[in-house]
Amino acid sequence: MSIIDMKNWGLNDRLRAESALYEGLYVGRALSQSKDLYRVICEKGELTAEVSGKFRYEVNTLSDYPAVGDFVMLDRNTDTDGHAIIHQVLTRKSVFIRKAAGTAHDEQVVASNIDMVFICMSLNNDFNIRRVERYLAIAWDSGAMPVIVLTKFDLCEDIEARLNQIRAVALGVEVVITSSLSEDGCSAIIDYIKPGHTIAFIGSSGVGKSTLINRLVGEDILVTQELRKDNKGRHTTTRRELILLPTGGMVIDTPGMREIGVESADLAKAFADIDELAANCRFHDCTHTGEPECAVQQAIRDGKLSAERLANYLKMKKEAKYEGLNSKQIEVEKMNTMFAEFGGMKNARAFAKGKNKGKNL
Ligand SMILES: Nc1nc2c(ncn2[C@@H]2O[C@H](COP(=O)(O)OP(=O)(O)O)[C@@H](O)[C@H]2O)c(=O)[nH]1
Ligand SMILES: [Mg+2]
Ligand SMILES: [Zn+2]
Repeated sequence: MSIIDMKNWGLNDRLRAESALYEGLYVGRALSQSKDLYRVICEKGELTAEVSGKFRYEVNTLSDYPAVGDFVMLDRNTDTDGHAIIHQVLTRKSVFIRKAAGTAHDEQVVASNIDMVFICMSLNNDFNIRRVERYLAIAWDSGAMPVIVLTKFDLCEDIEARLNQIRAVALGVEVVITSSLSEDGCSAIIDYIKPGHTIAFIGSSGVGKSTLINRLVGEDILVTQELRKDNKGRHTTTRRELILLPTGGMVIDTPGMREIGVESADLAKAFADIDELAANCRFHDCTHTGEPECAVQQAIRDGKLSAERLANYLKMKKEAKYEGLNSKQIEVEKMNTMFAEFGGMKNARAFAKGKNKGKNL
């Protein structure tokens, strides 16, 4: 049996050195997860693994559990005599998180060690610049580098106008134009996918993420909208899964942050003014409903913030959908980066106010 070069799967020198600290264990990378079981690739090939009882006993939060993309330390390198046991998760470079369902404060990692995020936006009528902003916030938050991938170029009538819109909200972010219809329509993005690097595709449903990945792979391994209609049942990859490209590098289709990421980013941005004030509250977890030295309440007394706006904010936070979300997740710096062209945080606030004007949130 041939030995797999784990470098191709993203095992760099830093991770290699960290893995060497665990004598007698084997390093692998989690490719997919199904309940408690993980598909893991290691030097001897793919195997099925689960965490050890000790691991389960010692975890503090859900986010300590292995996730797709994690490098893990295993007790064996084949599973011919039972599931391999995961003893350790190596230090993560970046994480995509979501609030775990039904818990107030627990966060779950849905994908880790992503080097680059392709924010996919179609150039046809679905083009929506506000959505680009939200996805950018999520990407910056994750620790991975965002690149904007414009899809369906064949359906676009005025590319310059679109590019100008993008440039206004995404300073310093590279933009790539693609079409899955033409032969070389995705060649531009191949240059961004370096061997050993992991790219996550995010973006609304229908923009062409899976089609693009199928083109990169060279066969239809992901279900796309057409293939779904055919319903021939021959396409199996529907879960979150790391896919190795023949040209080197790995991709993951929508790592699953859509469920919450957008919502939390949205809330933070819509109430950027309150978020900024809250940074000066005495208590880190201040609810702004009567704690001492609350900067938000102080702003209301000073006439800088309307009581109605705080009420709207609190109401929104209370909705089940937002339960437990901390709008501080997207730090002021990131808002500044995003709004740099318009003059930073101050104008982000003006933007948020304008956006909510006349809306009964
Ligand atoms: N015209 C055009 N259609 C595309 C292109 N890429 C994808 N599509 C179509 O857009 C639809 C959604 O594609 P899919 O890959 O399933 O999108 P996903 O939900 O982002 O994964 C399908 O009908 C694709 O055939 C493109 O470059 N040009
Ligand atoms: Mg898809
Ligand atoms: Zn407060």
